[in-house]
Amino acid sequence: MRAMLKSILPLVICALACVGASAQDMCPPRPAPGNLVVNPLDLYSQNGVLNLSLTLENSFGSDGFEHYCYIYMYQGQPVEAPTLRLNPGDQLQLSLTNDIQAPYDHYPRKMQMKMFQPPRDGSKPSDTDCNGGVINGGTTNMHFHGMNIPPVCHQDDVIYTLIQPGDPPFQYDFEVPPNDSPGMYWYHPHAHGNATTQVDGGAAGALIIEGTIPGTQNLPERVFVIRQQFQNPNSWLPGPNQLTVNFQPAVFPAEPSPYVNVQYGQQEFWRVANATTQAFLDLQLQFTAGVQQLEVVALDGIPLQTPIYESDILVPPAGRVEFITPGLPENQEGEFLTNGYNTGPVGNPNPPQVLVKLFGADNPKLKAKPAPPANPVKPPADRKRFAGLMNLTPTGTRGLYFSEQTVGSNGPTQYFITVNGQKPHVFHMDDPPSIVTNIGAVEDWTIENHSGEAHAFHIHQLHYLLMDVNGVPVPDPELYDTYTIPSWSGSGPYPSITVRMDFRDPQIAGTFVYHCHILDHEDGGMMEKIQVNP
Ligand SMILES: [Cu+2]
Repeated sequence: MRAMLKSILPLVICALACVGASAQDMCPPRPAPGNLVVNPLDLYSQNGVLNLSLTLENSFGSDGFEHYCYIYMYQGQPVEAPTLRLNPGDQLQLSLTNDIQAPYDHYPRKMQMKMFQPPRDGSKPSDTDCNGGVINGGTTNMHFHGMNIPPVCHQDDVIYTLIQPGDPPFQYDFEVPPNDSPGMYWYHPHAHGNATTQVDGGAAGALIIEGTIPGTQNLPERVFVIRQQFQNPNSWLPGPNQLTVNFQPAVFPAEPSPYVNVQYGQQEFWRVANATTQAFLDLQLQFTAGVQQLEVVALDGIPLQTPIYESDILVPPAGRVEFITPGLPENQEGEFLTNGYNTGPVGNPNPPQVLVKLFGADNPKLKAKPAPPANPVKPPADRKRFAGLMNLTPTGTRGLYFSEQTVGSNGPTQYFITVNGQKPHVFHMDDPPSIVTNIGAVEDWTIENHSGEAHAFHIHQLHYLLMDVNGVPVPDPELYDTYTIPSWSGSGPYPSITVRMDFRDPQIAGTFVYHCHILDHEDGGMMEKIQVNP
């Protein structure tokens, strides 16, 4: 018997290794540097419904990075991370299969990889993926970033929704609010402790609410999803990393830049999502003649009341910006770049980087936006969501702050977001809510940064109105779902923002989270729950 065991053991090992090896081929190849940047595949809703299946796979790529890929099967071929295009009032029906295979990561992880989320009170045992459970390295779920939809299982819950490898396909099914404005959102995994690894691996895609943003009619449309990949995403010290544009490495001058061909003199409509794990992008467009003014028409998926003209725009991790580019003059070239950002004395480097080069032609093969399928677009029932927020008297105020505590001389670091008067602590999945409020409330929150690096404040389920920066009122307040709070120098007043939170929409009743959108801060505990009672 022992001899028998011995003889089959190599077979067993080989079988496991072989399964592992074949699973390592699951993500499709990504574009090499120096190529034309093309828009992600567009999937349009039909007759009020967008129905699709995605499978989340992982593999170690030949480029030396761990890939996590949302696979959509298109004409028999795997395509990564399509753009989901829906109209206000449409239904998104997304079936997500978790096919993540161990090893989850090519490098050892810094984070504790086994957490437990106890089931929700009164939950039904039958709906296993909605009842919490163990979060290990292969657990996932999906967050529809910026969408103002219910924080419930099968819609946009990230606390109790845990999809394990090998589980049956999990169904997401929600209605885009009928009063949603046109704009850009994005989807990504949000299982606590795994967000960094999976988003770093590329698991992120654009979601666009259709409709016309004034001034963009008939313009060629480009969708850029900027990602970032680290060789060791879970290291305490950030290691080699690179930005990518629609999965193409932007590493100029080490390699030629990603590029687009534009028609001379033709304005274009660009929709850019910062889907990086931690890069603050200071976006700018330069032509041979110099820096260009961008006509910014939407931020974080919400059209601006009037366009603003900017020569550069800071987009935090998870933020989106939509703008009209000026036409490239004849015989000039262009560069779309990030100027870099100083994240502070203990922050990580955010160096300048050329993202996309622009080459002009009189008659380029311009890929204008394809006409969406002819189906009736329901007119928005009420565009007044968040309406009048500026002039409301808040029902309450709160103060919160970001802070960090380094354990040892050079890490690890503990990350906190704390309500004034409470004790800073590293977030755990089974924590009670730090904030309890009610539907109907309108609250002003002042959020300070007490740490030596920048953070990006994000709350699920709603946008907030940016009222003050460092105590100074903002002249024309706009809505955001993610906003940068710069680092504190170590003396003087703390950098701060004051935002107006709108809890009037009964759809968002429930428990959800707010956190820093630097994903290793979020995974590292810089997150808390809020409970909004109906
Ligand atoms: Cu942070």
